[in-house]
Amino acid sequence: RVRVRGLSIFRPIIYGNTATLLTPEEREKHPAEHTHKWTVAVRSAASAPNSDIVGGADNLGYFIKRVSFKLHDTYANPTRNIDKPPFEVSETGWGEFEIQIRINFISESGEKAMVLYHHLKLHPWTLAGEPEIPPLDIAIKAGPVHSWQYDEIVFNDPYQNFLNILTNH
Ligand code: SLL
Repeated sequence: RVRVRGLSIFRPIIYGNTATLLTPEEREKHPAEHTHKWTVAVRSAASAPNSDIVGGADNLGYFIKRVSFKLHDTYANPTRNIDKPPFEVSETGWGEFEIQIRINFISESGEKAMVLYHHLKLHPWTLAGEPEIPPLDIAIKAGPVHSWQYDEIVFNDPYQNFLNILTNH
């Protein structure tokens, strides 16, 4: 296994969540205190090769082996391991909390896991700037909440065969 010294290569990602209010019909099918449905995800921020599509949800599996999302302990089986794209978890609930996102790379990489943290956001931002739970009519008007961050996964001195996997994809 030979490292390519002095070389850095990165892959752009976005991670975060989208949340919407449960409709009255949906609320009947979930615990009474659940108000929102949400999806937390890690997605590629790169265009798919030979395509106009940006952010292919299926575009990370060639170098990511597993993404583990660690949810709040109020959830059953809070650690959710996702072993193929799309790397995402969808749930319903009532509260915001910190999600630990652990990204494991394919064994050829020789890399240790990368850990990210995302604050699950359910409620729209307000002018007051303070976290507060808006009244239902305001929340409905505000529509879905999106909270996403851009990041770059950087590999320094990559192994030659891993570099080939990254660049030949
Ligand atoms: C809070 N620190 O107190 C936060 C915790 C936890 C939210 C929020 C679980 C739903 C379920 C859920 O929504 N937990 O019971 O499955 O606001």
